[in-house]
Amino acid sequence: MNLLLKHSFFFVVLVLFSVKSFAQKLSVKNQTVEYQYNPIGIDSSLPRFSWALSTSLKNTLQSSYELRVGTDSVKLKGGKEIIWASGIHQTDQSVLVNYGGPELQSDIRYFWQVRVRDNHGNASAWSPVNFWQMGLKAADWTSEWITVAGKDTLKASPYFRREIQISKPIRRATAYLTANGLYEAHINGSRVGDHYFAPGWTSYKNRLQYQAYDLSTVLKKGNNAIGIVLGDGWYKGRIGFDYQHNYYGDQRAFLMQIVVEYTDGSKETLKTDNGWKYQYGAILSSDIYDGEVYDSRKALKGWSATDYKAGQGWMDGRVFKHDAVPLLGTVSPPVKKHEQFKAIRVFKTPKGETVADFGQNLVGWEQIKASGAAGNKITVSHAEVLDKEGNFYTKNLRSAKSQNTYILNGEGEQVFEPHFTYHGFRYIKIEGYPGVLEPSALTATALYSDMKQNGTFVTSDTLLNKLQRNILWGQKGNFLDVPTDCPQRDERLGWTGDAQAFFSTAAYNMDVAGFFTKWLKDLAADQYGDGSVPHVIPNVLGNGQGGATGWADASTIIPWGMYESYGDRRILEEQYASMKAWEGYMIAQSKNDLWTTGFHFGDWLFYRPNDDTEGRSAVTDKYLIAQTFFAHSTQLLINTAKVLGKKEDVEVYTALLAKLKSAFQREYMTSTGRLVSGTQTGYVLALHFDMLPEALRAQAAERLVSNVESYGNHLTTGFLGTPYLCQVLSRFGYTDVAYKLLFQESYPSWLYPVKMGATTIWERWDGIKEDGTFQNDGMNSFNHYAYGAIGEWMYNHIAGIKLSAPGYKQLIIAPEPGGKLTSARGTLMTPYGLVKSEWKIENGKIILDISIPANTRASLLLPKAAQKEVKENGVNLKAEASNAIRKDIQLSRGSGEYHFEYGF
Ligand code: RAM
Repeated sequence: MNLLLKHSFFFVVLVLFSVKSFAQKLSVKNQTVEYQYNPIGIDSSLPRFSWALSTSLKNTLQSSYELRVGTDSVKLKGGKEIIWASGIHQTDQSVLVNYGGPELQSDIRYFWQVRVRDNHGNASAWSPVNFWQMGLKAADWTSEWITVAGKDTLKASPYFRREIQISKPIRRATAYLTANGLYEAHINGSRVGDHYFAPGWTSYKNRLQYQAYDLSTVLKKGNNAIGIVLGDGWYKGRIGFDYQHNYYGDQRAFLMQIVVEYTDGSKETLKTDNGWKYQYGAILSSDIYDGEVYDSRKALKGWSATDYKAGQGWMDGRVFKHDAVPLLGTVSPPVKKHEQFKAIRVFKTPKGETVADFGQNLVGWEQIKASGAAGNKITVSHAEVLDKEGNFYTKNLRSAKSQNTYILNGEGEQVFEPHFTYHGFRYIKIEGYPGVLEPSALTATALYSDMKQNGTFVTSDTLLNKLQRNILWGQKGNFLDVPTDCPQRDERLGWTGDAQAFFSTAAYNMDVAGFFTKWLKDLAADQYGDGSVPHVIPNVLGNGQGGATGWADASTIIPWGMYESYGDRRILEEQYASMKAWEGYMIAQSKNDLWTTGFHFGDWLFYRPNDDTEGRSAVTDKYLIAQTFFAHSTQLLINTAKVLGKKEDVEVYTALLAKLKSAFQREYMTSTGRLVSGTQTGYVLALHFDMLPEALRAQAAERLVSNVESYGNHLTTGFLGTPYLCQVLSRFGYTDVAYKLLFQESYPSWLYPVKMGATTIWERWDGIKEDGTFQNDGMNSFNHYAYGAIGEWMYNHIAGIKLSAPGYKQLIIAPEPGGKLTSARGTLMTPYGLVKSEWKIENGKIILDISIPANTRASLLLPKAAQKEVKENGVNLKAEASNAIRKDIQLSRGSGEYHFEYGF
């Protein structure tokens, strides 16, 4: 070969090579470890990796993956110093893949990359380097707990400070921190991290989470000042209905350990020990229900900076003997600040109160700007709604004061916000404001667990879109570290029934994987010895408060839902004992396979007309309900046992389930299939949980429909029937009836509150009556997500996005246009990537746009498309199969974007 030829040969090879790599377009995205992006403080010894495939090619499936892990990112990139190489795994698994290398060491940051191949023969490059950092194990904790001198009896928040010396330049430093109560940490004059309400609420006697903060750029060589402020929080503050204090303990305290790695490679652990000073400052009291009193004249200015002199008044902190409790890394997303709202108006109520409206019922707190004389006192009260006359209404907060008091220091403009309290509010009442209060002086900030919004749902109908928005805000407001029933009154508890009812909708709207992973661990921790599950988790109601049907079943329904939504098998392994214990409790309560004992809430808050002379109250026998949930939990336990390969359990519970169903039929059903409680909830539960013989299901669905019609197309369901009402109607071919219920605007219905101006979901169907008066003050929350459970139906029937294999590895897109809708669009970020289902009806045609993520397959049901001329991406489609009832065409498709059009 002469030189020229040789050159052009290389040139051609080069061009071919670059064209090929350009055309490959297979890459990896959305890399996470334990559901988190570059997390620090992981304490699972077997963390799991997830990624998604990014490609422009259709029908893409992963054919293999390869992972590698190292402790130096630069070297890893160069393929050096790898501590674990997975080797090539011929599999399409790309979600929650177990780490399989040598034992992971505390406080070490591990870097990882993945590369994949697909079924078209493409190979991705190594992904960008991501990391996770291990937390501390129990044995690594050598720090001492620190508290105030003597008994912690003051309401005021103690401010602790200490200085530490760093002798050498730092490469990386991490603080591990937790507390009894709530803490806020400061270093060298600035707040550490953006977490609020840390360490979060767990079953404190059994499990306490610590948080990890990266201090690499915060700590400096030389002198550093550390400050910690403590608040009462759930630990010591008011909790529950009866002015209960000190539920978990009466001594606020904190524990901190800082691990520093120097640039010379050496490591040092700085521990909390004697040597902390503390003083009381501006926070005079702070309580979750009651609010905060902040006297800025008492602020310890610069207290956490190095040049502060902790002189007079500063006392010695002391080491505190803490009960042994497992310290655990945080698996749930921290509470953070989110949306901010400007006051849309400031006005005087008929009573003369000065009130500001933020336009949205939200959970968090206000910021208020003010300047005035030292000692001026501003009081801010919180309310969700105004009463009929337009006055500030707080009776539904019951005994929760929910009030912040700010005292000015007279030194010019100040901006106030509280620290260890939160409020559910749309309106604030301001008293004592010095000068003229302009709306621009007021902001409201929403605080909630930092979950990604995974789903969106929009239609052609404004009211329905508002309903979706209200559902989402109900979720934001009540997902503040634990799933609460309500965020405003003296309750705010992790009611299990509400959480299970709303779970599926929650998982469509947001990434709730970490959030519920944590809560389920608390559920198991607080479960009673006999398997009964407390009504609220964490349990603060004491002994014996549990075992209610539809509430305690959160123990089976949510783990199974997590497995379905995220493909998380480990959750099932970890919760299995808890699930089985709950099943065992029900078995022990039942006689002749019937469960007819004990206290139950039943179909909580079902429709009940006043002065019910006609007997139209929708009362469903509580034990009928108990039998259906007993069967449902049994079914979920069977499903779980199958996934986990527990054959014996599958057999035992399958035999039991058959008996539970026949007992149900004997006790609650006539021979013609009528139920003793002929309510919507009665039929809905019997049908949804397959309690009836096959041959009698269609007639039961007809009875359900005629019941709905007998109420003029109104629902009458409470907390337990509502989530499944439209699901059951659709399953039995009555999507038209489901739409009538959904678009019903008069009480009781989902849109009635929307028409009444709701910006969140109400606890009661008639929280505000048509004449403007209220339901019972004592139980009238305007931010209660349970009835928002209709959201699931909106995603999985209107937009038609459903899973058919765990984690959406396989899915069904089956939109069902109906009602007055002319368009709808649902999107969902699944573990594999974005699913989209969008349809619109225009000029006698329906247009569908569908996206299916790589590494999944979908079954598409084109609504009413049989015998229609369907165009797929502009080309005439040959039908593969059609569905007789719905007249849909069914297609099987791999990943990609699809566009369909046909006459409609
Ligand atoms: C109420 C709560 C909750 C419900 C229980 C039974 O106090 O608000 O929503 O689950 O009662």
